[in-house]
Amino acid sequence: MKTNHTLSMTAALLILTAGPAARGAAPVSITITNPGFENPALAEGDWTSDNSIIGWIQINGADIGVWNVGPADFPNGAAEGLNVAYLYVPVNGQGFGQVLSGATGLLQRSASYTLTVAVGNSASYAAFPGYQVQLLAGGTLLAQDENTLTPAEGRFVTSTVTYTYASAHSALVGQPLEIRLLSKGQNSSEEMEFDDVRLTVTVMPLTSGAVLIVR
Ligand SMILES: [Ca+2]
Ligand SMILES: [Ca+2]
Repeated sequence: MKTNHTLSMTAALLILTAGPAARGAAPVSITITNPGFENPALAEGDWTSDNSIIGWIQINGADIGVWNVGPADFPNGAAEGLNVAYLYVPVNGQGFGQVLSGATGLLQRSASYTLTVAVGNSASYAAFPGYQVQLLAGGTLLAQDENTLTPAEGRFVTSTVTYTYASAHSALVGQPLEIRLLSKGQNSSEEMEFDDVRLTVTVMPLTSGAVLIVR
């Protein structure tokens, strides 16, 4: 009996030691179609002009497209790859979005989400229209960054939106997540850009300590 007890305590210590590491589960990337707007490939300086972006949905009639930016607008190039998405002279609420699919694209309980997007301010347009980066599930807004950053002319900044599941949203569990990238439409006759959209999920497992009670 004494030996068994000692073994149990050793096992308990090992499990407790493993607990925090288990709770610190690595974020998992959620698949986004055309997340860096590299489709289609374009020559430097070229852009698409049919008000569509592959994988994304136009919102509120925005003038949108994909653009392989040159140094006059972005001296350091795109935030990721060669292309960015542009919003030309947007009004408030115009932009584009994507409803996610697949198992990881559905809102989960006990999960936290981190959405990051590069927000750009093209230098050939003198000012900046402002932006909203939003994370939704089932059409309901979960969290957003409403224009808290202002990129300098010719630069990108990274907007970060975090959301941790809250029971107030229990009815949305299993609903598809959605990303919306919008403009505030400030300073008329301006243009702005987005690039490098990333979304990760971290699912928090039950603590290993629960096993000790059973043993
Ligand atoms: Ca890109
Ligand atoms: Ca500008």
